Amino acid sequence: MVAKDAINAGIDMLQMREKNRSRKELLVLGTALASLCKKNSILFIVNDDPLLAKKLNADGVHLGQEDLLRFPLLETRNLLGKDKIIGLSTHSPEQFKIAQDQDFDYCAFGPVFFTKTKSYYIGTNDLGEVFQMAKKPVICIGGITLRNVKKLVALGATNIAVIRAITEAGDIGMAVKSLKDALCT
Ligand code: 3NM
Repeated sequence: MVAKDAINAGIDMLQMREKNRSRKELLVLGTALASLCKKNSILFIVNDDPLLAKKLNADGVHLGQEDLLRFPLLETRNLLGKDKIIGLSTHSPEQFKIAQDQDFDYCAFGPVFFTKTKSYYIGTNDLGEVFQMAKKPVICIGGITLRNVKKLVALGATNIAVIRAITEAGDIGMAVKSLKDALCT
């Protein structure tokens, strides 16, 4: 199982991001992942859905810009409580700046490189400005691989989120360790 291998190799946070599963399936999968993460003392975050995050007693929820229309930040904070994590996707310096004075615990910024998951990418030119504005942790995302991660580190990145660099790796443990090494050196 990808999650188990990635956890064993040292990831710090796992997000359940499943766009095409029924609520029942998400509850089953989420319960298993929440328990796996708890057992290994890593954070478990649910994508898009604060109600599901609450039900699973996840460590937090990750919201996209459009999720905020359905789940406004204040409602989400009231639902989950002050001790839970609420993260936000941002896709421009303007969105990032606005989020700095709101009650989010971290901001993702991207896609910084080409990714199969999105129809566009914004590149790395704005990263310097973004890190300067940051009042909370920044998580770079989008098309990050072992080959390009050093470019982010050189620009000041300390956190990344990846899908394919781990899920499509021949050796998941090695991929996680190498990405972490790149961030720490
Ligand atoms: N969100 P990969 S980029 C889920 O920029 C997601 O908000 C992004 O997958 C954003 O590591 C992205 O395979 C895809 O590119 C990340």
